[in-house]
Amino acid sequence: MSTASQETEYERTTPRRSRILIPIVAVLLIGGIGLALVDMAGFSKHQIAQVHGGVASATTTARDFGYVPALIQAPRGVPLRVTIRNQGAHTHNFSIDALGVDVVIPPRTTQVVTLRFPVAGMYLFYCRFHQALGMRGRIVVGR
Ligand SMILES: [Cu+2]
Repeated sequence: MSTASQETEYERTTPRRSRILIPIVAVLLIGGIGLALVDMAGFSKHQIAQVHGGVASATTTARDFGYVPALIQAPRGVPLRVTIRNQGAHTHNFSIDALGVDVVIPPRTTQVVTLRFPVAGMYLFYCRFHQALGMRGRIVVGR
């Protein structure tokens, strides 16, 4: 019996270098796809609004189909200026029912809205065109 016959079919048909590389490439691909999904969903980021001259500012990006970041932390007692950049191919929207906000953002444009929160708490924002696809986020206003 020769040594060659003790090799498995996989070992005979796959060069040694590939046997090491294939699992590494697979792990990197799966990890990369996972991170991209998390990023698309906006879970990986949140933004703390910065206050300058009595106005807090924050920026979010509207993508197809989600906001990044989807969580904004804002201080209480000052207006919050939110810049929304639409980097998607679709027209998006920024709505907050509790504040009567409803702003349409065509592709490759930017809209700025100034929000005044009557009380501390959580304010939900969403795209009225793609809410069903999970295109929503929240602003948490501190006490
Ligand atoms: Cu949208």
